[in-house]
Amino acid sequence: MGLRFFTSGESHGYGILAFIEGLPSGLRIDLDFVNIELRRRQLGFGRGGRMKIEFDEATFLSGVYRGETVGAPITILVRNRDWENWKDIMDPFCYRDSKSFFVPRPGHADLPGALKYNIRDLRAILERASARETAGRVAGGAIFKLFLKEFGINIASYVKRIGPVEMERKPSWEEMISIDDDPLRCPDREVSEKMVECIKRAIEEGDTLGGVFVVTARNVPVGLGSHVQWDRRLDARIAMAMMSIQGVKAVSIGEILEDRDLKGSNFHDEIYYSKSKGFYRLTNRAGGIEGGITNGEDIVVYCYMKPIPTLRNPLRSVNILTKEPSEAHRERSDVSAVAAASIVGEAMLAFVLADAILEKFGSDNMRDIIANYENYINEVKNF
Ligand code: EPS
Repeated sequence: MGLRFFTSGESHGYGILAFIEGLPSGLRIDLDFVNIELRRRQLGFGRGGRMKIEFDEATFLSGVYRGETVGAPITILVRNRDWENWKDIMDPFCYRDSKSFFVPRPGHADLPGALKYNIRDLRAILERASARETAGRVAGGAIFKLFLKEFGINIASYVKRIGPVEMERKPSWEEMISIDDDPLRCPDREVSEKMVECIKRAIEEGDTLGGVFVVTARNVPVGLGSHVQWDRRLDARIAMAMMSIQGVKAVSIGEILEDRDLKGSNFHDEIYYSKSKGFYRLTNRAGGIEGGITNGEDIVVYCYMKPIPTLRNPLRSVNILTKEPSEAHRERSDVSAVAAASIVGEAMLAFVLADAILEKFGSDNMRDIIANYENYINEVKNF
């Protein structure tokens, strides 16, 4: 069946829920770690007023007993503090329409969602399309990260580009894991300052900015995913998970988009062997995956995020009731959320890797899974 992960909840409803099914028993849950992960997602220069209202915390409603998983479905609630201000409007049986709107924002789910679901009040589409939902993904992602830590696997990320401002050099792992204090999670201070300036200009102009973030997983064993069927290829599974993050429009693994020449002789990572290291590479242009299978190098995923569609200076649109030309709906929103999205990217990569580990090493209890894992690592060393 595999590992299953869902969220539910509306942006201004009572809260966001995360559901996880298929995790083994015996995984210790560190509640502080989960809450720290939730806080990391709330940082970043360019967020709107909402982040001053929210203070995300996880409440476990099921699946954890005396601090450990028991194999049962896990449910986590992250309350929306802003719900207090929306209680009436978000009451499922309220019929007031004070927050209804009818002019869809270009680039948003508003119009296709309304047509698909035959709903004219665009608020009903906005509420679930909102990236507030990613609080649930990060709550679940924290659990998957705790699971991966049992195998020594760690995940980090950084912001590479905001609008036109780009960090071209590749940061070290140490740089990536110590950037949560930076306002944009960019490891190069000078570039980060330029990014901040760029966002300030966008704020003045009533505009928004997209960008690029990079997510890396370290110490991933060789052999996760498979070449034998299209839907088992790990790169495909990672691409889907990352592309599902609100605003992400392209995903690349390794340096395919960085390499202008694309000559095979320059691109591929040559293979070496030593008794102590086993098989290894001196480069990692493949981003840790060959033939849909992890090759033991770091997994490196680039995610490209479009600018947020809610603009203070709105684009042209059409009122869906009157069919008259009209300015698109505007409301409080973020100007750039690339830094927050990078944390969501960590959570989604953690989900895919946790799923792949369970697939390869079993799925009932931590003791058996770790024994299978250690046995396999030993076999690979002696291959
Ligand atoms: C979002 C719009 C803003 C963001 C929100 C995502 O919310 P609001 O409309 O309430 O100001 O703050 O993000 C979050 C609440 C969050 O926790 O990340 C949107 O339209 O996607």
